[in-house]
Amino acid sequence: MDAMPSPDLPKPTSDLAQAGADLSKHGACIVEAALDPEVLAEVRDALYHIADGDKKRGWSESYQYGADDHINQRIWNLPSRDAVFCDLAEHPLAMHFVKELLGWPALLSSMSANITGAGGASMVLHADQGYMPPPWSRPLGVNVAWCVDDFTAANGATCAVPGSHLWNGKGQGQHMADKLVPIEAKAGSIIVMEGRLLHTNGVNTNGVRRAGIFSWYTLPIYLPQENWALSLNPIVRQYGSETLQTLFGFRPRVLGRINGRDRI
Ligand SMILES: O=C(O)CCC(=O)C(=O)O
Repeated sequence: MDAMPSPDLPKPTSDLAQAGADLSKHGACIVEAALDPEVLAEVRDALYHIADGDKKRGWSESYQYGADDHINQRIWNLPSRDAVFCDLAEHPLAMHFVKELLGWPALLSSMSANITGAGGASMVLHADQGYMPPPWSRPLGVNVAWCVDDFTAANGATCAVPGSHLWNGKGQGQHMADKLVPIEAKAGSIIVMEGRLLHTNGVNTNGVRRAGIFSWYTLPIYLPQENWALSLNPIVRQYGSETLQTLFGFRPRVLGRINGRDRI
């Protein structure tokens, strides 16, 4: 399919300056061809292998932001499931947006996949930084969403309320079907949403599975959504790069230190 961005949302671009301007104006941007086809294929194979295995074993945990997981499938803690997701977590493009919006160091708060399926529902309309205290004069986090499949209106593309990043937290939990715009993008793109943007997943009406990987980064003053100290696969802790160690909170500057030091 050809991506058909709504006039209210930015067009896909590979120009990072344009992407930055789109983020300021709309609260989101789309960077096309962010992944090489070979890497995309590796990510897709790994994710669907895990998804099908988890389904078979009944390994699942739904999301508090809405009962979307009876049909839609959420897979948590991706960096522990396959090293290819660690590559995405510290991908230079992701780091570009994290540093632009949040500075450095920053934390990876969570990295999960959401796979929509026919009959699955939308999540509650939310801003990812909804649990952070207002006033929201700036983004306190940024979500870098990797499109593993084409995102289309019919298969449940993420839907957002363009410009809602300037509403200071208003509108969460409300129904705004008239304001929601699907963010259509090709597989291999990233959709970057700053933390204040209202969004949800669309309803999948065509039964074509749509996988997105949502990497949520925050300022290093917020408790991560995933408790990495307990849930991270030790091999990642052992061999992961310094960037990963920082993102998981194992190289703290001020908060989270160990007897005053940044490591044991
Ligand atoms: O699956 C989607 O399109 C949206 C996911 C989402 O909003 C989230 O993980 O916060």
